[in-house]
Amino acid sequence: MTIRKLLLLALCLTLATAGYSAKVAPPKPVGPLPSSAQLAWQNLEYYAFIHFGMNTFTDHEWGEGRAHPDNFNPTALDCRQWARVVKAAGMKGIIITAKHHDGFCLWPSATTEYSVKKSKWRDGNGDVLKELSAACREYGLKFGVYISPWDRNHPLYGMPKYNRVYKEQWRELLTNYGEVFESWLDGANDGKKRMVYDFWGFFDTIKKLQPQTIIFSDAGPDIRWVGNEKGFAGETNWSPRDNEGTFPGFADEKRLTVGDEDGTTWLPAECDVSIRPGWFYHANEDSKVKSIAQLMEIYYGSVGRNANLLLNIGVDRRGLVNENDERRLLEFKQARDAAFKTNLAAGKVTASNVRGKDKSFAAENVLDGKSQTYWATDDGVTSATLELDLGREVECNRFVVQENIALGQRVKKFSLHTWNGNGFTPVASQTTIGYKRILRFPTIKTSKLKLVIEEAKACPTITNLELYRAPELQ
Ligand code: FUL
Repeated sequence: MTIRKLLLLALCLTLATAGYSAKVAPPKPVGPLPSSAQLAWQNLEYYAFIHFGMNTFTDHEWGEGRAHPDNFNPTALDCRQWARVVKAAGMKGIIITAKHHDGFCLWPSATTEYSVKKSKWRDGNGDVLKELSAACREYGLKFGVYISPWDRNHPLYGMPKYNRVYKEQWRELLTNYGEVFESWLDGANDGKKRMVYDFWGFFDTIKKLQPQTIIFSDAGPDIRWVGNEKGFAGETNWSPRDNEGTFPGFADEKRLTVGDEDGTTWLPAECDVSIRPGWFYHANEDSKVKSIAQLMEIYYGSVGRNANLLLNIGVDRRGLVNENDERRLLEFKQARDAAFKTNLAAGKVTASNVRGKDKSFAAENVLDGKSQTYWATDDGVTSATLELDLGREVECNRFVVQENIALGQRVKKFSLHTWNGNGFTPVASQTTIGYKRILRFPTIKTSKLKLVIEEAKACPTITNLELYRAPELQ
């Protein structure tokens, strides 16, 4: 190569680098960040819990572990029916109580004599988990398991050796039934025979077997209990959490509900709640299935507040999702579809500040339906407005807003304003956004909207806005 050519090459390289460095850098992450598995989990939004086991047949919520295995005898068990209903209900997966506190295992575990293999059901050859995991695969649903650490049957319970039994149960479940998207455990312990659980050993065992699985407990490590079993996250709901020194079974319920603004661990909340008063099926609750109005409140209080919704169904003694629950689940799907039918957020969108005036961070990004693109402001700009000129008058009463949580949760306070012909009037005001926040407000006719980010931990990153006109519920 001649000297001249070399010089030319060097010049081109310099220019290219200069051009590149002139491009505006994306905002630096703030606080703890979600892993890709946590991001994928958050996208699921809504999935089913299924409580089914010995309690279904003895009419208990917390069996003592003494009922004979023969009591477990579903007459028409059909996991494909469960999957069909769950799929049609718009849920993304199923987490099954593989073992509840009574210790009865729905799979033929080698760790205990208290399981399906000792029951009359299918002459002891049945395996609910095998059938359910296959049904989930067939219907394109995620499959998850709950094994209670508290075991009121196992002879070793209360002794350190039981920790090995419990780990072995996880090993069986996580090796024999394909991918488990969520591994669910609580901190339940016996009132008298207190057990010192090896939680960190449990988590380690689980993660070694399936690194991508999301572990739920009061203390994570991947997602947290929301602090109540009513289905509601706090109005303020931070995914970051001060998790140091916490462990399952000793839940600070208040803090779990709202998270911690400056928490150091990314630990988003999951809201578990049952569609009936009990977790297990009881015939005397057939008329107590939650109403659509109650379920919609729960939806807005969970998915609408930066949490995922784990709605429980107690499968009945036939081994089927009861007709009453099925009907309600489908009505609930219709109600959500009706509320979020047509996205009215379209038109001209402008922002008070755009990061480096760069197109990559433009206001329009909030309307492109892509979760990777977002509107961001310059560093240090922690209050900003985004105006949407709809170009026509629309009736609306629901507003959806999402942060690009891949860069951390930032917004502390925001409000929504609508145009009244002369100026903007506030219609709703809230604190955190996170993955998703849904605002409800009385139906209003307007041609312009203004989102005001009033306070944020660092420059806001907003990835999506939606606007709807939901029907009034009777
Ligand atoms: C709790 C249990 O004690 C309840 O019976 C139910 O399974 C609920 C989902 O978790 O810890």
